[in-house]
Amino acid sequence: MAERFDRIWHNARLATVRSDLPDLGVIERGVIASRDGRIVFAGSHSDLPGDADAVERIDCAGRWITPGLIDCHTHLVFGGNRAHEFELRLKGASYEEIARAGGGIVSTVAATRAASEAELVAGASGRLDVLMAEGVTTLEIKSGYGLNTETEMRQLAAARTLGRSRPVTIRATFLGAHALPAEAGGDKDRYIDLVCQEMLPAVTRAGLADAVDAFMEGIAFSADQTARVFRAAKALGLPVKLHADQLSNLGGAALAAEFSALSADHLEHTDEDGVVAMARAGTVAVLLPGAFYFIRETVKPPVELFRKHGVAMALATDCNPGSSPLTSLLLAMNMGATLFKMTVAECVAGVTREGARALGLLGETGTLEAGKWCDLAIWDIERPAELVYRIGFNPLHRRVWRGQ
Ligand code: DI6
Ligand code: FE
Repeated sequence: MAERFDRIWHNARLATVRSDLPDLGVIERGVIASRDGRIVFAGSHSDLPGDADAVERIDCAGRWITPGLIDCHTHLVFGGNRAHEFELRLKGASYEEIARAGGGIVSTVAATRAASEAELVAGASGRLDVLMAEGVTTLEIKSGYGLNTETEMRQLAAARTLGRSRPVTIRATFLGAHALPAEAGGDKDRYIDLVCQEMLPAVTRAGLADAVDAFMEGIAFSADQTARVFRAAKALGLPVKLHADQLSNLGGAALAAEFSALSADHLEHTDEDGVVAMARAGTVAVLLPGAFYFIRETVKPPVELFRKHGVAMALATDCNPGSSPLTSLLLAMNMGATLFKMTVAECVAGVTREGARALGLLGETGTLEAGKWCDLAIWDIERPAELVYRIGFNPLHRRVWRGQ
């Protein structure tokens, strides 16, 4: 009996990004077959049984297919925006002056607290649509602009609602330890008590978080405070990740590795000890060139050391109103290459396979392999390098999420 599939995409060139194949795992004359939202076959035309049958056959006319793109680090849900602050900064205002005038991260916290869940969803929907229009099929969304239990939960609920409103997979991350709210009166330890004893249990009870993140930095939280958040997360069975070594080296990468973090993110100031610790723990390096560019950072993440020690590198937008107002994963890929000297294969893997690994989803998505969700991006390009090379250009032909 002939095997019956829901859909067959044929006459395509596949960048499978399988880790058992070199570079991008390219298969010329490739075919993908799906059933019940999963890939059942991804390989060469000649390996598909000749009598294979499908409800729908799609001729890709030689186009390229990659796994659906994965943006594994975003702060997509927030109130307001910081365009005015940007203008002031360009006129020479300092960060401190802006903060004293009610700007900076506290202004986003105020706008987020004032917004209803519907308003948060509406604001993030516009940004989500732009990401999806470039082939994104999975993304992560963090809280961290509420900084009290009620608003952190509202942000995460908005992320869950977005996931139900669009054909896209959303992972929600609790980032209560993002900044110190004004009402904490400067007492970071007491605020971390609140994060660990009240916010985290409430968020977990409501099933609103898939992971826990923190911002470890001089202007945010210390190694001890971060470790307390991580211990509380682990006790509740949640995986952790960390904003690490973005502005200074406080040993964030090593701390993340100590807690077997899924990823450590930013990493501009990470040293070789941190890289070695990440390699041992299998922690993914999530590089965020949009933030590097926007805040005019000059110290680059140690890409050469990640390669030397075999640390997987992912790329993400870090979409947020303060340091990376970026809603293009394709542009993040170009920046990864241009600013960080990543190769085309590293950039493409960084928004597919390694993005999936950074979210703990590599078993489900991120490569073109039988058994995974059928999440595809079909491109009008001649070669994969075009995805990285061109700037402000979107060659997406079709996006497929779970086979549709
Ligand atoms: N790192 C950053 O660069 C942003 N958050 C973080 O953890 C800044 C967020 C903001 O300014 O709104
Ligand atoms: Fe971030």
